[in-house]
Amino acid sequence: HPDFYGMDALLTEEHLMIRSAVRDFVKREISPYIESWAENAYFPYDIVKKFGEIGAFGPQLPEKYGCGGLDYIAYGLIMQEIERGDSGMRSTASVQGSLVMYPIYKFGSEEQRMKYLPKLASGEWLGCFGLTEPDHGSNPSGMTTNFKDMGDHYLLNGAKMWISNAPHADVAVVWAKNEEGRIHGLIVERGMEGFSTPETHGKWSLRASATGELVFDNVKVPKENLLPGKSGLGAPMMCLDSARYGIAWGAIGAAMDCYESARRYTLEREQFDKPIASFQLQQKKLAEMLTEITKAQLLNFRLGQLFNEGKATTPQISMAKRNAVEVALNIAREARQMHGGMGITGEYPMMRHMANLESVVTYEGTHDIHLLILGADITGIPAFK
Ligand code: TGC
Ligand code: FAD
Repeated sequence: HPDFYGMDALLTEEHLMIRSAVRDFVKREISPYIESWAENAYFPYDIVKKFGEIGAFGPQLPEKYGCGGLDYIAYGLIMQEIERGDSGMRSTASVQGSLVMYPIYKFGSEEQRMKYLPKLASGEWLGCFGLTEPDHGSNPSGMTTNFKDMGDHYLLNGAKMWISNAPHADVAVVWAKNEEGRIHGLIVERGMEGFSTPETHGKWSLRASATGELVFDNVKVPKENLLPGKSGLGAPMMCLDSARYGIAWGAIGAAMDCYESARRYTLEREQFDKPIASFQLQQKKLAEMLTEITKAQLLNFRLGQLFNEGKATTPQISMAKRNAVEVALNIAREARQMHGGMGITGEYPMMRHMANLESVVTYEGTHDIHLLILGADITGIPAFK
């Protein structure tokens, strides 16, 4: 929680059960260890199997493929509870579910679905999503990674950068241009000759998530690994719609964790012979945090309903993602100050959340790109180029 506007009344019994199960899981399997994982830049690979066991991978995809068959509100709640623990852990889950399993489900053949989805759902395999390149981040349509038709296979060349899960991934959904310059999705598997995934070191953010490059040096990709269902930039953008929605919920999970810590701390900590929560300035901060969390919860919930009806638009998703991350960053900073000196230590979660959220405000479309998506929707004039 918090649940200031009684939003639990809008949830089903199943939603409440799922949320409480994931919350307990995070308390048991993530929270006791996360400060040390983050400090040591350690990706706890065992979490992949455990996420599979609790159904955190692709919960919104059909049961036929080993997935949860749940609605988008349930998916949002799962992302919220995992990110209450850590944004890097949520990244692992949202990349697998929305960026690897979703495109295989949505654009893949039945054979591809049956081959990959059950193993990804169970956590037997870990996946990653390669769209960003060293020279093309906000502007993915400029990508240069490419493949040639060699008759019985494709030959893939190029490189991707900043790829979550890459160093440990068994499969990568990679976006590359064909000889006509049309973007397609290809499933690249670890072990294919010429494919490597060097790890990115020196991050001060998302330290418990492994990030890396994807390098393709004349990789022979079997023809049956091309996703046949959709080509063009719209295909990866549809995956981003789903992942950005999960991030909107997730970031508010991180905000809730910081708010709860600030509420507890200010009630316990005494200065001038009183709990610091008795001072108006501290109360103002708490009241404003709760207000922003509540507004974001309402936005996320309504967006979830629109997703369930298949009506959510990209600009609506941009508004929710952009708002949630900004709210979470502001709350993490305020909450840190409210803990005084203690707030800079790993005894409390704010510094870690704050540093993580600097990635979250950048990936899946930067804060400014989402503003421009909204600007283009409002005015009809895209201002990107
Ligand atoms: P634009 O001209 O607007 O569109 C090109 C074509 O794509 C279509 N399209 C969509 N189709 C379906 N759904 C959507 N959401 C779509 N968005 C665009 C569009 O209709 C058009 O189709 P067609 O047939 O007319 O060609 O494209 P643009 O090149 O001007 O770019 C627009 C822009 C800048 C908004 C977009 O490229 C963008 O969002 N950039 C940000 C890049 C980004 O978000 N990268 C994320 C990488 S993945 C990641 O960060 C994972 S981190 C995960 C974790 O660890 O949790
Ligand atoms: P740039 O695009 O170079 O942007 C730099 C600055 O310029 C930003 O402030 C941006 O807002 C601004 N800017 C750019 N264009 C405009 C414009 N038209 N108008 C105004 N301002 C503009 N990518 C993947 O494909 N898969 C992943 O799994 C993945 N995981 C990631 C994990 C982490 C930890 C991080 C940090 C990134 C990850 N990314 C991933 C990449 C992420 O999506 C990109 O970093 C992001 O899209 C921004 O691209 P860039 O870093 O190249 O910044």
